[in-house]
Parts: sequence; C-alpha cells; structure tokens
Amino acid sequence: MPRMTPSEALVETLAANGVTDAFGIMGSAFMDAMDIFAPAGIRLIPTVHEQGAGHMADGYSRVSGRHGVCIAQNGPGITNFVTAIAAAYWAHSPVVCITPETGSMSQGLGGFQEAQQLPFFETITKYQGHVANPARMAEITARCFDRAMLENGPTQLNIPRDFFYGDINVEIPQPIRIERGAGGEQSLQEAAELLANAKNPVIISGGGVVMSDAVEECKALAEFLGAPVVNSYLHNDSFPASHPLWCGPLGYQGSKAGMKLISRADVVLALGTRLGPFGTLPQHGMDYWPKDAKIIQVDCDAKMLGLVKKISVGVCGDAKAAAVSMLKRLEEQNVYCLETKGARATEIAAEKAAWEQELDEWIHEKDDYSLDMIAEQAEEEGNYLHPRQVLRELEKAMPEDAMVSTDIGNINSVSNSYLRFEKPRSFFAAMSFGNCGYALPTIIGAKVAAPERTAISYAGDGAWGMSMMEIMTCVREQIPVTSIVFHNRQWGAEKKNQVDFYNRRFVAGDLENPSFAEIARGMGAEGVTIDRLEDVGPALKAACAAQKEGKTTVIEILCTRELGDPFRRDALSKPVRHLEKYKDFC
Ligand SMILES: Cc1ncc(C[n+]2csc(CCOP(=O)(O)OP(=O)(O)O)c2C)c(N)n1
Ligand SMILES: [Mg+2]
Repeated sequence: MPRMTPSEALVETLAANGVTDAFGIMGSAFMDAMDIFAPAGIRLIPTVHEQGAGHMADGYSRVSGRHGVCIAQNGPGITNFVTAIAAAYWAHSPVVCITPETGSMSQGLGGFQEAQQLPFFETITKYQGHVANPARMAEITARCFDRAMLENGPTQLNIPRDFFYGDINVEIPQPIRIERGAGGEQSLQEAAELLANAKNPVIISGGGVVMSDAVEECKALAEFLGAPVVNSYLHNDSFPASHPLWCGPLGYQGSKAGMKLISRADVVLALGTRLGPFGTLPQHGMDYWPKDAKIIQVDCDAKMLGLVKKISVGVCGDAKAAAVSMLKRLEEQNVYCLETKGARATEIAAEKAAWEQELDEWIHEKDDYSLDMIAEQAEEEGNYLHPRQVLRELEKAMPEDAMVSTDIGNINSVSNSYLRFEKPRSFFAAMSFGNCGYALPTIIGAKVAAPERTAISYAGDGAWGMSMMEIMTCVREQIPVTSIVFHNRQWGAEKKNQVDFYNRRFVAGDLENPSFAEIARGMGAEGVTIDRLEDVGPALKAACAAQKEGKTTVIEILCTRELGDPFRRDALSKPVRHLEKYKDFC
C-alpha cells in the first residue's frame, strides 16, 4: 500500500470522486491539505461567508448531479455552514461538508475555536463520518462521498485538525455507485393496473424525475396515457413547459390549470416525489387534492412512501426505471383512458388557456391592503411597478437555457406562476427549508458547474441584504451571474401575516434601503435600477448577454408594496390577549 500523509489521502480521495471545485474560506485547520488542492486539480473558490459556500456547493450539485463540496475553519467557520447544510438536506443535494475540528489532544479543554461539531449537523445530514484515527482518512472520506449519492443528501466529514499530519499506508477506495432498480414486481404491476383502469389519470412529476434524469421517460408515459402532468411544488423544471400535457406547478402560487385538473383525477401517479406537506396545501381558495383518488407513489426512499398522503400503491424505485417499467406493462394491456384521449386533450388545453388569460389580466393584487398601498404609492415620488407585471416581463425575456434560483419572499413566491423551463436542472428554489438568503449563492454554485448556461437569481430586498455580499465572490472569482432584486422596501411576506392576522400592526417590517444598484457598483459589478415596465425585459436580456463577457449585473426593480397571497394561513391563528394592557392587540 502506498505511503502518504492523511492530507494526501484526503485530497486523493476527493480526486477519485471527481472533485474539481470546492467552496469555502481558508483556515489553518486544513491548510496542509489545501496546499495540494491545485496540483490535484481542485479549485478552492473563496467565498465571502461560509453560508454562501454551503449554498454554492448545493447549487453546484443541483445543476450537475455531482457532489458539491464545502470546507472551512474549525469552530466559527463550521457553525456558519449550518443553515446552508439544512437547506441542502431539504433540497436532497449530495453535498459533502468537510468540517475540520479542534485538535484531538485539546478537545474538551475549552481552547480556541472549539466546538462539538457533530451534534450541529446530526439531523440535517444523511451520514456523519468522523475520522477517529488518521489512518482511516481515505476510508471515511470515501464513505461520505458514497453516502451522499446513495441517500441524495448532505454528509459531514469531521476531521480533528491534528489528524491531517503523519504517515499512513493506505489504498484510495474507488467510489461505490449503486444502481437503482424500478421497484418491486408486484407493486409495479399493481400500479400499471390502476393506471390501465383509470378514467382520468394525472401525473405529478417531482424532484426525483429531475434527479434521475427521467423527463423523457415521464413524457413517454404521459403521452401514452394522454395524462396531464403537473410539477410538484418548486420542481417546475421536471417537465418541459412547452409540452401540450404540461399543466404547471402544484402548491403555493402554482397553476390553477394544474390544480383544477388534478382535483378531477381518479388515479394520481406521483413520480419521484415525497408529496411534501407544504406542496399540496389549498391554494387560490381551492382545496384541490383529490381525496378519493387512488395514489401511486414512486420514490427511491422507501420511508417517503405514504408518509404524508394516503396512498394505494407505493413503489420503492428509481423514477426513470419505474416509468419505463410501468409504460411497458401498460403497452401489454387494455388501457381504459385511451378512448378519451382527445376529449381530455381538449380539456387540458382549455384549462391552460384560461389560466394564461387570467395571468395576463392579473396585473396587480386586488385585496384591500394592496389597493391601499398602490393608491398611497401613486402619491409618492418615484415610479413603482406591479410585481406580477414585472414577473411576466421577466418570463418573456428569459433565455431558453436559463438556470434560475429563487429566494424566500412574497414576490419570489408569486414568481412560481411565471417560471417555466424546457429542461431539467434549471430551477433552484429555496426548497422546504425556506431560508431567506438562498438564491444568490446557490446560482453562483450552479454557474461554476455550468459556466456555459445563463445564471439568474431572484430575491426580495430583505433576503438580498442577507446574501448580496457574495457579489464580491462573483467579481473576484469571475463567476458572472444576473441578480434581480425586487425592491419593495419591506419584509413583505411576513408583513402579509400582519395584514391578515394582526390588523396591520406592522412591527419591524419596513426597510429603508440604500440603492442596491449603487452597492453592486461599489462591489465591482454592474448595477441597474429599473422603474419602467418597458425596461424590465431589455435589462434582463442585456445582463444575460453580459455574462458572456464575464460581467455580473444586479438589476434592482422598484416595486409597489402590494402583496400576493401569504405562504400559509393554516399555520397562524387570530391573536388572543388575556391581559388588560394588551387588550387592544387583538
Ligand atoms: C433566514 C430567514 N429569516 C427569516 C425568515 C422569515 N421570512 C420569510 S419571508 C420573509 C420576508 C422576505 O422579504 P423580502 O426578501 O424583502 O421579500 P418580499 O416578501 O418583500 O417580496 C421573512 C423575513 C426566513 N424565511 N428565513
Ligand atoms: Mg421586500
């Protein structure tokens, strides 16, 4: 067995797993390994903050399907990773988070930058590898890489900092990649029979379809059945938007056409989706989930089957292989719904046309608060645009190969109705973890993995404030992106709750901001302020074109304070006050 140092064993194992890029902030803890990253073909991209590095690793893995890697200094560098790793966990991203730890000889003595680093990540990783002896560096590192792929999620590689040094004899393990099958014979057969006897089958195409590169197979199955296809929440890139069977996303600010069509389903095929609880809540005043329909759920994680929604058949398998197997079985039997293909196609086209028309005519929000804000702002100096109109303009000007990341906020949520994609691995929303500050660093990571594609991030002004310093990373490292900032001078999404539940008692909701375009210029990027609707599309197109010249642009769009529907009404209650002094706060 070759003789090497643990640092060499770590770096050689990264290389054996195809690592070419890592994100992080340098530190003495891992300097010995970092010193040989470049000769091993690994670029360490220095970020402004470790949270940014974690999100970049997430975006990198989501667009490429390869591991995202982040690394930082023990203690504070590692605690800064926590939010990003939690986000990657709920995005099912194979991120390997390398966490050098305080030295094994001083752990527990209260020295410098000491922390118990494993408990922080215990519930937000799929596997935690701790290098308990330097001789096991390659083995544990390799396992972290294998498990991240096997379980579709982040893993932690924890290394006491003194264990980078010494001499070991070790063989670098080859990556273990497990092929997934279609699922059990019996469950696949039952699923095919349910579909064959369905009158009105509807397919939900989920994140698993994106991850297993199953769009073509999902399309073939949908076309055979003539079934409408809806995207699961925030997986708008799981079916091509130009396809006649595409009906848009379910869930918050999703497609009314898709929701109406699924409400009439007698059999739903949930392909590659865990049917997350937030993604099927009532929307647009519609409780659309078909409670009496038979549900077939396909997921590669058996623990997700039937977890949230009652199901009739659960298939534990790969979305692609399962789609192929079900289609093959359907081709061999009588399929009831084929007779009504024409009529159902007409129904799909009619629902889609009605929704598009509604979106075209939905220029601004019409609730009392929004109307008051629009009237108030008309009296103010300056011009403010209706968010929905802005989102429609952005949609029209979007380049076809675009990758778009979205943040958490009211306008970002409304954008769900307007973000359509032709190919998978194009949409990177801040999934179920829902943290503000996600979009910019995530799209930077995506751009590193796919430099030939156009990279666009959306964020509200509040979320932008949390993350905008990573524009410095774009400029320093020449990673050109285009960032849209919806500048409505408020933490709008949460203010909406104060409108709905707290009688417009606004606490800590207003933001008096500087010019974000000016800040962008100060960081060395281009900065544009838009306050006319006709300038929105041309500004996006120009900024996207400028990416080819290596330029990063921040487009700040001045928006009214109107607010779309809230995230969720189900999670709040009207206030109750028993104490006399708070009696007016009801
Ligand atoms: C890290 C984090 N902090 C707080 C929240 C709660 N939160 C959700 S949306 C939101 C407001 C977002 O405001 P902004 O980015 O300006 O977008 P807008 O809603 O105004 O469109 C807040 C504070 C969160 N989701 N994540
Ligand atoms: Mg805002």
